[in-house]
Amino acid sequence: MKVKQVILRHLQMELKFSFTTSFGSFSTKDFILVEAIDEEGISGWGECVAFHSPWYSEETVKTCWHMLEDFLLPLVFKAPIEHPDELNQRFSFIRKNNMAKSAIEGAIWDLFAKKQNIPLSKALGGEKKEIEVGISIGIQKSVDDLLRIIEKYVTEGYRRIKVKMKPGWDIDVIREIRKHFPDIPLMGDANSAYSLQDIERLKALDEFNLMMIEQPLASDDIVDHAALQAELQTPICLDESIHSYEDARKAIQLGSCKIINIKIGRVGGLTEAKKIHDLCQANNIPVWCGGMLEAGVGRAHNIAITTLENFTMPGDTAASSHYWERDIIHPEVTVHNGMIVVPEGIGIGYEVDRRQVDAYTVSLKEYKA
Ligand code: OSB
Ligand code: MG
Repeated sequence: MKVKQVILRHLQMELKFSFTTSFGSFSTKDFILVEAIDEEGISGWGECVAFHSPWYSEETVKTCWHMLEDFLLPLVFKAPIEHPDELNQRFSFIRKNNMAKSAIEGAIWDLFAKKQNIPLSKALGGEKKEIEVGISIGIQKSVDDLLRIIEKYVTEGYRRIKVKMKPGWDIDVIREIRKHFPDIPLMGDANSAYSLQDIERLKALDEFNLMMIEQPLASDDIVDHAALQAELQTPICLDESIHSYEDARKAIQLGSCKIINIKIGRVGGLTEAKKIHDLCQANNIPVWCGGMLEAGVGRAHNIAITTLENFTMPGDTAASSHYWERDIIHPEVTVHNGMIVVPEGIGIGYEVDRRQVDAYTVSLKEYKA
């Protein structure tokens, strides 16, 4: 494969809802869409999951654009690529900047699968024909609002409900949820809102039979998570703390978690995501695919990786229509009875809707080999 041209587009899309986590709220999604074109004129698509501001990780739309333009694209143009796995090595002298790396790597995986004439899921080694999904619900104005929203998604068939939590929006809220929905698969995501000093508060959640608590402690701390896990019955799932295979290996060794949320962008791409998946499988650590409020291209990549065997728990990949008035792919991602049917078309398996892409594009730049 020879990548001859890459087009970076900055897109801006309005979410249907304001999404509130322990860090704050946002309702406009800014992101970079990557189109990589080879010598035959075939396009591969990648989506950069970095947000406009660095609340979830240190990367932003601007840092990713800079990394892509000044470092990553020149490496992609430099030499032909036999297999996308090579990029992991080619990019390895650049520290971190995983979301930037993943955006172009994802586009090249799509291109690779298209040139092989197979779906991306198959190119990754995935076998599932459909995947099970849940939904992530932000912090709401009132518990009544939250209960109404949960009711709606349970009725729609989502396979597990995740609620964002923080000190003060935790024990009482979860108790109330359990009163109304005693048996639904339920979990909380704290996005690092707690410290070890809150251990009694977190232990109090053990009585509610949560599937897991996601990322209760600091985003760079697997030591305190190990101490916490030793005291908790509820499994800890790490999200922000896991940036690589090495992070996952150490977290497993320390006992910092019992479950891992894999986000392709956070770990630097599909190749690394696969490696983490395999490591977790060998260590009996179930994984699931997290979400970054992706548009259709990122959503398609999430669906493809979730077809791997050890993605045994429902992920955060909800339907396009949950987030967007109109997504950038055709058909949009739909969920029936909490399941997404894995597309059988080649590459990401969805057509990128160029008219919609144009409508959401605020700026674009072309780069040539
Ligand atoms: O912590 O998993 C998270 C969204 C943005 C950033 C971080 C997270 C989330 C979600 C929503 O929980 C996942 C989604 O619906 O895409
Ligand atoms: Mg999370």
